[in-house]
Amino acid sequence: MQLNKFIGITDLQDIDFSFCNYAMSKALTEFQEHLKQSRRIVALVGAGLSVSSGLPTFRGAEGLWKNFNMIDLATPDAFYIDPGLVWQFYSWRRHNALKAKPNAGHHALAQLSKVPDLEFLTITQNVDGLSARSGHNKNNLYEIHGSLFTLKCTSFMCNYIEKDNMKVPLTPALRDTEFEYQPVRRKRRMIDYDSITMEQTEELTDEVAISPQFVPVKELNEKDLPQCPVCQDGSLLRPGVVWFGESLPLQELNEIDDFMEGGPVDLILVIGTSGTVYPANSYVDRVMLQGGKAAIFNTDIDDKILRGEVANTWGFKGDGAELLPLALRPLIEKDEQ
Ligand code: BV8
Repeated sequence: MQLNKFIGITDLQDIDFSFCNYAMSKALTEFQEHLKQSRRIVALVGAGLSVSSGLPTFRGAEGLWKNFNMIDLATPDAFYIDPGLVWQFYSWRRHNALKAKPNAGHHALAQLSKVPDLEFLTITQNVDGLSARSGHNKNNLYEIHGSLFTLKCTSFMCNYIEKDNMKVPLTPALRDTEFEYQPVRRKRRMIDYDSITMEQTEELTDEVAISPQFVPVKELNEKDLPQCPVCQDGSLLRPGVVWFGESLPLQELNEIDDFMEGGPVDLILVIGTSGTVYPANSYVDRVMLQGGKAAIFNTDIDDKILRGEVANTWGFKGDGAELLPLALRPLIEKDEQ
């Protein structure tokens, strides 16, 4: 059946997923058969899963904050050199993460985390807290890079740590760093049925992203930044995230290792990640070396994978928030019944 090359769709519910299945049916059918047979599954999550919740990725065009590359700010050196700058960056991210809501992709993983008799865990690289807020079983959710809502004392002599601190701004001086991150809204979605991908051509609205990128960064004194409530010498608090060059939380890594070594993992879901950060990216190879298969959910996937030319690897091109509920339906729908 020759479908029109492009069919303008105003919203997802207008899409008849049977058409999408037509376009991706071989990969989707094969994947879902394997999914139903799988007893041990791992999900590796990256910033792409939170895009539909309105949060920027690190490497996409939005990977900048006031023209600073986010990656350059996520380091101990950046904090040591200019804690005020780094705290303004994290204050902006805390504000936007709190404004964001978990999307259907987060909820699909949360449902999967509760399927009886399935050994499952989510390893998220994201620090936005959206997986935790989606109702995901907390016992099998690993935020391996920490959380924006954890605060830690910087003093070597103090082990103060505070979790789930949702206060924004943390200090008066950090007020008005929380400008809105407004992704340019989609006006229409175009689906190209002839290819096997679910392309989303976004027509830019005439509104542009509202973010005063050019508002100068404020010069803040350390005394105006979050301070440890325990230390007498007024040590600075820092965001409870893992910066580049810092080691990941050992206990979590050990628990993940125990899971990986507790038997072969049948399937790893690789969702919205560029796979560039170590050691998170090493889990995919670990599963595949054990004989497991990988399913990639990403807006940017190598054509060879999409054509089924890479062994034991499926690729589903599109928004993870839209694809995951569809792909995981055999397990999460069954569980709902
Ligand atoms: C460590 C918390 C050792 C902070 C983060 C040279 C080579 C190899 C490795 C290294 C090297 N030099 C240094 C290293 C190690 C380094 C590293 O990997 N560097 C990279 C940059 C090369 N790793 C570390 O430093 C780690 N620690 O190794 O410790 C050690 C041991 C003992 C003692 C001391 C040290 C620590 C790494 C943790 C860093 N912290 N986050 C914060 O968030 O502020 S990492 C941060 O960036 C995120 O957490 C995430 O992990 C990463 C971004 O990656 P993604 O999530 O994949 O996001 P990205 O933007 O890259 O991609 C988005 C994807 O989504 C894209 O593919 C896009 O196509 C897709 N997408 C977009 N929209 C959608 C979508 N997909 C689906 N749907 C959509 N709608």
